[in-house]
Amino acid sequence: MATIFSKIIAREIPAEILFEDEVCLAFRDINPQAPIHFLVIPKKEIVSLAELSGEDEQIVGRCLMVASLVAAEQGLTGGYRLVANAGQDGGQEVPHLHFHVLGGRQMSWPPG
Ligand code: DGP
Repeated sequence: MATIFSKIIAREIPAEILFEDEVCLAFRDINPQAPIHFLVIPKKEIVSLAELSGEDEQIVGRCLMVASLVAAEQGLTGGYRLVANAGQDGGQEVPHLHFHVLGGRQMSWPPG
């Protein structure tokens, strides 16, 4: 399913891109919830973690590796929060799999 994130991948709308390879894209969230808040998405149009197929295992693994690499590049030496909202109960708004990376402040628990 094509979403706004497909347009970011295609450079049809602007985003502050932090990392790109053949599998993933990382860019800053338009509505940051922490001093550092970026998203890592697969280029493949996967709806959510609830919609994975077997062939997506390496893609998801690469996205998590990219989240770690970009977090380090962004200087998040004190730690960070990784969030993947899935589906309606998970609060997912954009139906293209994405991992939020939030850092630069103390995170609280439980999330809302
Ligand atoms: P979620 O609720 O997990 O589906 O979060 C979607 C996130 O995507 C939300 O934090 C805002 C972000 N977002 C939505 N549209 C855009 C956009 O056009 N550009 C950027 N950079 N981020 C967006």
